[in-house]
Parts: sequence; C-alpha cells; structure tokens
Amino acid sequence: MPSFEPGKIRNVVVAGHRGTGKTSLVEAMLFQSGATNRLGGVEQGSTVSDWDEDEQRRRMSLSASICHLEWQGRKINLIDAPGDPGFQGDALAGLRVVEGALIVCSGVMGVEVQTTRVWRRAEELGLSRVLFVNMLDRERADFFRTLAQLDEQLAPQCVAVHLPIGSEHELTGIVDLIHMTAYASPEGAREETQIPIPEEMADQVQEYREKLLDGVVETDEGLMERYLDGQELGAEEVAHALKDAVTRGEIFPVACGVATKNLGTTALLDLLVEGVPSPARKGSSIELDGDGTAAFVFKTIADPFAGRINVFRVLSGTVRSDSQVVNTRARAKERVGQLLLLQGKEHTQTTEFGPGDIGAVSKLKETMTGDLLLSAEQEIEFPGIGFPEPVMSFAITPKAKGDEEKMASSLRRLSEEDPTLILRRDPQTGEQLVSGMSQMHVEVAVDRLRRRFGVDVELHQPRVPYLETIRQEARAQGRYKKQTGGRGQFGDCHVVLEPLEGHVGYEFVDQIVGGVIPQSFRPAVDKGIQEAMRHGELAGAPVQGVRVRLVDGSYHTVDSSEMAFKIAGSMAFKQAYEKANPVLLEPIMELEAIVPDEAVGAVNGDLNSRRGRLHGMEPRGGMTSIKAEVPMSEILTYSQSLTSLTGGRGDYHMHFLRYEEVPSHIAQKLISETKKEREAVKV
Ligand SMILES: Nc1nc2c(ncn2[C@@H]2O[C@H](COP(=O)(O)OP(=O)(O)OP(=O)(O)O)[C@@H](O)[C@H]2O)c(=O)[nH]1
Ligand SMILES: [Mg+2]
Repeated sequence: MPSFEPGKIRNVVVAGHRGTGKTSLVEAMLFQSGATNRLGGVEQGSTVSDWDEDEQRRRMSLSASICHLEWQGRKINLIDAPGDPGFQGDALAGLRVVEGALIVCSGVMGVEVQTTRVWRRAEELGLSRVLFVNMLDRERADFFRTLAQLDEQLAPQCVAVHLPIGSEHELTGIVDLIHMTAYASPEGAREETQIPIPEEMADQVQEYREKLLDGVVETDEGLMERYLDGQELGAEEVAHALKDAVTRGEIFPVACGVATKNLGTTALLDLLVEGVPSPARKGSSIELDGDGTAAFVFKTIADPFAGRINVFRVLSGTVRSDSQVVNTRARAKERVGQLLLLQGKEHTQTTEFGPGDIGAVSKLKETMTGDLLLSAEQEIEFPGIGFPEPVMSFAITPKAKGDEEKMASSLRRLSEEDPTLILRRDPQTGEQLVSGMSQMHVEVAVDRLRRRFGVDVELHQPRVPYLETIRQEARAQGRYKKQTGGRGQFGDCHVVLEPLEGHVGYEFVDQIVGGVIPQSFRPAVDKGIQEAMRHGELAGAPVQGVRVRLVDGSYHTVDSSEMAFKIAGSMAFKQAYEKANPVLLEPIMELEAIVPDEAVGAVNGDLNSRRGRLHGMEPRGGMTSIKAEVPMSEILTYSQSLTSLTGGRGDYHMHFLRYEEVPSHIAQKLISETKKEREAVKV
C-alpha cells in the first residue's frame, strides 16, 4: 500500500459494550472493501481481528487489533477494541490516537454500561462519534427504540442516517438517508449491492430525511436560510455540512445493519470517510505540527514470531524504515529496521508511514507503550494514555516448585504487553502479586502463562500485610548464659522500647556508658533485635515504629560472643515487647467509587458494613463519586460486590493510605488464629 497523505487517512476506534458485534463489523468492512476476500466469523474463530488463540477459544476480543482498508481512495485504519471492561486498557489507548470513534451497540440490548463509558471517554477526548446499531436481524431487535435510547442517554444530537428495511429475521437491507439510496445483501453473494429505496418506505424515509436535514441545517446558517426558503438541498451539500457538524461534535450520525450478514457496511464506510475528520484537519483532536518526525506508541504486542512489535501513531513527519529515532522516556536511540503494516495478525513489510498514519515496528530495544519516538531531540508534548489503575490483586504461585523465576519473567513479558496488568512483590508477606482490571483479565493472563510460556500457576487471595507496633515505653533485660563444660556463652543487655511517631521506622540508640558491653558486641544486640522484629509476638507480623535504647548490660571476658549478644538482644526485645502494650496494625485504603445515583444508598451501606468511613460524595453527571477509607482486609473482593450493587455500572479505584490499629475485637480473632496456627506447627 502506498503512503497516504494525511488528508486521505481516517483513524477510527471501533468500541462499545461486550459482544455487540464490533469484531464482526470490522470483518464485514474489510470484506466489503476488498481488503480480504472472505467473510470470517467470530463463532468459527476465523475473523481477522480476533486472531489470538485465547480470543478464539473464548469467542471474544481480549486486545485491540489493528486493521486497515481502502475506501474511496482513503485509507481507513480500524482499531477493533475489546468490549469487556477487564480489557479496557486497549480501548483507552486506541481512543487516545484517533480522530473518530465508531461506537457499536446491539439493536436488542440498546445502550449498555460500556456504551456509555466509551461515549464519555470519546467525549472527553473531543472525538467525532459515529454510532452503529447492529444485530437488527435478531429477535426483539428494534432500531427505533435503540435510537430513542441513544438520544436520551447519550446525546439528543444522535440522528439516524440509515434506516432498516424490514425488521428482525425479515430485515433485508438498509436505506442511506444521506445519499438517498439503499443496499441489500443477497443471500449467498455476500457482497452488498445497491438497490432502489423500496416504494412502501417513502413516507418513513421522508420523515427521517427531514429529521436529518433539520439536524444538519441547525449547524449551518447558510443552509438553514435556503432550507427555510423551501429550496431542495443536494446530497453532496448535505453530506458536506453533515461532515462539518460531525467533526465539530454537533451531530452524531446513527447507522445500522447486520454485521454478520455484511449489511450496512457500504453506507457505513461512506460515513466514516465523509464524517470522521482526517488527521490533516485543523481542530482535529491531535494537531500535527513541528518539522521533525514524532510517533506515539500506543500498543505493544508480544508476537511469538516477530518478537516485540510496537504500534504507533505518527504525530508529525514520516517514519521511515532503516532510520534512527530517539525514545524520549528511555533517553535512548533506537534503530528502526523494518516497518510493518498490520492486518490483524498478518504483517507486511513496508518502508514508511506518513503523518497521521498508524503503523508498527518490530525489534526496538527499549520502547514500550506510552513512549514518544522522535527523529531528533525536540520539544513536544503528548499527553499519556492514562491507563486505569488495576482493581483486583491475587497472589500467584507456580504449581511446580522451581518455576518461580520462569513465572516471574513470563509475567513481566505479559505486563509489558498490557500495562493494566501490574506485578508487585509484597515486601511484607513476600507474596508475588498480580493485579488486573477484573477476575477474567487475570485469568486470561494465567491461561497465557500456561499456553505461551508453559508455566502452570495458581491464584490465591493475597494475604493482608499486617504490622505490629507498641503503644508505651517498656524496659527489659535479656540474659543468655550457657556455661556447662568447655567454653560457655554469655550475653546480657537491658533495653528500653519507645513508640515512634506514626508507627513507622526503627531506631537503635546505643547508650552504653563505661563499656559495660564492649563496643564490638553492641551491633550484635541490634541485629538480634531486628531479627526478633521480623515476626512480632502478636500475630507474627513485622514490628515497626519502635526506638530501642540499649542502656545497660554486662559481659564475660571469655564466654561472651557476638552470637550470645545477638540472642540476648532478641530475648530482651521480646520481653520488653510484651510489656510495651503491643498492637496489630492494618493497611487502610483510600477508595473512590463512582456509582449511579440510585445505587448510592446500597453502596454506602455496604461500605459501612466493611468498616468503611465515608468522607465525601460528589455528583458526577448522573453518577456519584463516593470517597471512603476502608481497611484492606475488608475490600479484597470488592469488585464482585460493586458489580452486583450497581448492575455493573459502578467503577472504583483505591490506593494505600496508611496503617491504623486493628480494632481490638478483630485483633483478638487474628491473634488467636495465629496462635492456633503456631500450635499446629509445633505438634
Ligand atoms: N445475529 C447477529 N449476530 C451477530 C451480529 N453481529 C455479531 N453477531 C454475533 O454476536 C457475537 C459477538 O460478536 P463479536 O463480533 O465478537 O462482538 P464484539 O463486539 O467484537 O465482542 P467483544 O470484542 O468481545 O466485545 C458473535 O457470536 C457474532 O457472530 C449481527 O449483526 N447479527
Ligand atoms: Mg471483538
């Protein structure tokens, strides 16, 4: 494919709720445009964009696919985004680099949770939006009911540009109200063909054409005057004015069809060409400027054959093969070898991508998703993707002993590919944690570990990293003496424990006077104490927030050793600790939940029952943001609860805030559980 000038490119993300037919629609557009010569199906696992083995097995998209086609001499880059909320990272990344969003919804289900979310996101980014009401062949599908919902729930400027001919299983074609023509998809032939507008639809077509014109002329004064004068407006003029209005986000055209029957694609492709602004257009969401080359990497694929592939959007200039770029984050020069044109999993080699285009490159060394590649050092700002924070964590362990390192390195590769999959080792519990956007998100990662890297793993609920600390000063002596035959052991020390501000840190203060413990043995006391602090006596959790003063002691010229003083230190600490009123601390998280207004009562009640403390509510356009502090132990499985409390419409994120004392009745339970565990070990 030759390089396209920016005016002849359209970049579009295909997004929407799960299972609304986005992948099928992309498949149909590729087929109708001649980019492919057969119409694959999701059910057969034969589509261009759901090429990954896990996608085919689950019959759903798990990551964005990059496709392209040519229509009316324009290159349309399509990013087929997954609908499942667990895989939204890719949809968000895609939306960041395009001018238009094609939002697909089902004619049966209408506006769903994810439809609204994608809509809002596209709105925030100032993208042109085209809607497609799909699945009109299904039972109980209704284009007009869906249209009314779009108007009501998304924006009153959603205007039908296509109409269905017939309905449900008797749907036979669509009418294009912009070009005043119609299309049918004859059984067997599969390629959509143009037909005359059925005569019996004349009145309805007239009605909706007028609605469309009303909408369009509202946005254009010149047209408005002539329209009110009763002059006939030409198809081209209308298309032109519509394009302007769509570009400015003043009208959201609603198309329709049946993706699996390749019905509605011709008119849809026309609409994308005419309605979505090209990268060259002033005022489009990503302005191109500057002399040099700049490209933004919005996706990274770990390809089993080609290695790592970075997918980028050219912001300015031309990216050429066999050139050099600078990665601004890694501050490294990267050699661009082969450039790749992606069509799902297929990639063809190519030599350049011009401004505004979307392309890929393999074998860069340092480059990751979110990076900027420049031809030379220059001042350029491009806001990041803003990936959402993961909301669920699991502890992950290999099934086979000895697979730890392999598991860790494979997980690292997966998380490079997917920035919403986060790895972390909890320093306190020592557990390897993996966090993601949903249970399924993490489970898919587990599948991939097995299939791609041959590592079998298990997921567990992570342990809460409790801590222990003291509430008052206490003094104790630790005396270790073993003098039976031969050389003995002797160490003796007195320590005072004091609570440190904020329950954090550890200090060791040497206050020995007169050398009652020789200098050389004092660090051993410190060491012994630190070892004892690793597992507090209450619940075996690490002890923090203690200052230890070493105040007195004695020694024996022959029997004293570092070893003996280490043990004495540990003994002294343990005895003083018991008297220092020790308590258990738990991590408190700061949580923000964004929920539909009608769910606020239920969500607040639930947070209360989780020992949550509410500290603020704010309206967010039909939704309410609830802020609360909640103990981590109570919120490990919050995601499922929030989903059921809000019918899947609630979102939340949280982060660690501070440690706080565990209320005594709960602490008692934890302490007795630990005791039982310890006794079980002893038996
Ligand atoms: N009857 C009918 N079925 C459709 C239509 N479009 C898609 N399907 C079917 O609906 C299911 C979901 O289609 P997909 O194309 O995978 O939907 P998607 O939006 O890409 O799904 P995710 O990427 O997982 O969110 C598949 O079984 C399709 O065959 C349609 O227009 N009519
Ligand atoms: Mg899909």
